[in-house]
Amino acid sequence: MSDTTRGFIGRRRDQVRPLPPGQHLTDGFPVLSTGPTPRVAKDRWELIIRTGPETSVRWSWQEFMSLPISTVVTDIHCVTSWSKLETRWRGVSLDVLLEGLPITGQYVMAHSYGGYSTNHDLDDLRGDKAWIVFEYNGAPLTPEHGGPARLLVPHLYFWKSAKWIHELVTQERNTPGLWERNGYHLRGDPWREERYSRWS
Ligand SMILES: Nc1nc2c(c(=O)[nH]1)N[C@H]1C(S)=C(S)[C@@H](COP(=O)(O)O)O[C@H]1N2
Ligand SMILES: [Mo]
Repeated sequence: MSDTTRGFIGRRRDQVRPLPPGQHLTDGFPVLSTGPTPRVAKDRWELIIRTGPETSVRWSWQEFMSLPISTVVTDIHCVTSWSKLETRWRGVSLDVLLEGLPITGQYVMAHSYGGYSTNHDLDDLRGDKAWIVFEYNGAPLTPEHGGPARLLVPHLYFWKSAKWIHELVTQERNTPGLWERNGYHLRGDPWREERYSRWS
């Protein structure tokens, strides 16, 4: 990896920090969706977490909104090479959602309204690293960007942050999701440039 592939970023001179390799900055907020935007009304919205054959928890919108809420300010990195700095979100930490659940399996498949899916290792979702967010930049998350709520896993490429999140299901094996089946990396760490699988 050569230095010329790295951008150096920062709004203030004392905050200069590197971008992941091969990334460049965007000021806009591109919308990337594989299909039409599902419109999910909040009174029909439900979040389900299945952590074993007989263990599942569900939250209605109202129940979800009564959970402890975190503010997250973070950079995001899309595999198509744009990065965006200091995006501001509000949502519920996966640590809160998973707390106390008996869990079978080390991996998780995230399923969205509309059919999208992406796989995760539980270690990437726990430890103050992942949230289900419903607010972006002080306003409710728009449908185009995943509203009512989306997964936010900013330390991985942004395709891992499933929009219109509906269900998280733990699994014993790291089964690939939609993009991962089509050649994207199983984990997608931007700092290691894990864009594609070696065998694709
Ligand atoms: N449900 C769903 N989630 C998704 C996608 C999608 O097509 N459907 N695209 C992914 C990709 S490739 C990216 S880069 C980000 C884009 O999020 P944005 O449209 O809010 O920028 O969402 C990710 N989550
Ligand atoms: Mo993406």
